[in-house]
Amino acid sequence: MHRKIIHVDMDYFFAQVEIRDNPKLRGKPVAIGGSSDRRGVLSTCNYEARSFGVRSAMPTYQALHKCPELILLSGDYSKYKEASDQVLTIFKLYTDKIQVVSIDEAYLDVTDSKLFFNSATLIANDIRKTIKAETGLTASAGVSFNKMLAKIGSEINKPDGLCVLDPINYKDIIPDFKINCINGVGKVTHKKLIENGIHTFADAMKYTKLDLINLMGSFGPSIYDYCRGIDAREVTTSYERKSLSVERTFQEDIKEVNDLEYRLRGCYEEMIDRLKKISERIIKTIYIKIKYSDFKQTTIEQGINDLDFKHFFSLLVERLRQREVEINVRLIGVGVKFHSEKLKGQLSFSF
Ligand code: TTP
Ligand code: MG
Repeated sequence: MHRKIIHVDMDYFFAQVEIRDNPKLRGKPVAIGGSSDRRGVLSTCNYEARSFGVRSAMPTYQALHKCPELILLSGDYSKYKEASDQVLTIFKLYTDKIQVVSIDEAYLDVTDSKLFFNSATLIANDIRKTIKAETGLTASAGVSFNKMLAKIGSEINKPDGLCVLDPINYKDIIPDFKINCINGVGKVTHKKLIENGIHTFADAMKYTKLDLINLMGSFGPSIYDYCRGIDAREVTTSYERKSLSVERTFQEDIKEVNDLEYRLRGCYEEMIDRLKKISERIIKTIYIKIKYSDFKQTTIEQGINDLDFKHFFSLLVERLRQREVEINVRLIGVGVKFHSEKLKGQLSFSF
């Protein structure tokens, strides 16, 4: 039995809220954020601005170069949060299984819904209609039998669109998807995939699971599944922090163990500070992460909740000893993973 997952993502969210509240802006290129000095970057922009090549996270000066008539607004986060809360209240009319991913994005699992004869497509359209009626804002939605395909679906007919990837049509549609549609394929991963001729899902399908593991490490099996439309991840209802980590990338790669110990201690101290703020959680394991100068990455984990620095350091020493050649390190990090249940009263660790 297939699951029924809906991914909803608001269109040009911050900009849309501003335009709703000031209709004179309608039809004009509008962007949020970023002072016009060289350091500012945009949060987002509407589709009129996008037609000039303006994008989220683009430096403001560059955006103004592409679109001199761009209207820049400073943004009002509390207003966006209010709209976001209103949208969440609407989602709750349809299901309790809601995973909020960001201020403008959520997954809903409507597998067991009795609404609309259990049609996820009709539910998704009704959600979009209700959002529009109650907030004045448009949202796009993707409907599918897993999270990855639902998310990709929500992008396909944006803005103000719906796309259904069902267990029959998805096979014809996904081979052409760009490999960076996959959540988690960032710039570095994308570059590496492209260097190996993997531009699309169809390209990735030519690789065996072992090939992908050799190429991408622990992300390999996920890529193998995703490019076949397979994704078993659940819609996890309430947000719960599963881990906490602190890492640093060095300006110059490091080889000396003493130097690495010093940097590791810096990460460790910051992690301890941050842990003090969320001390109600029980620590399950500790780990360290190392990325070498050739971008290969490794983590080493130990099932203890004793947070003495010496444990983190010995994990580092152990892993460095396993290096076949004296390869430099470009990033180091420390982290802890939590048990899912919360701790009442006492602290789970001592400092
Ligand atoms: P997105 O959903 O990524 O973008 P969007 O809603 O503006 O546009 P789209 O129609 O493509 O969905 O992000 C939601 C909001 O998060 C966005 O309106 C502003 C904020 N944001 C940033 O502040 N910085 C960023 O780099 C991005 C990508 C988003
Ligand atoms: Mg959005």
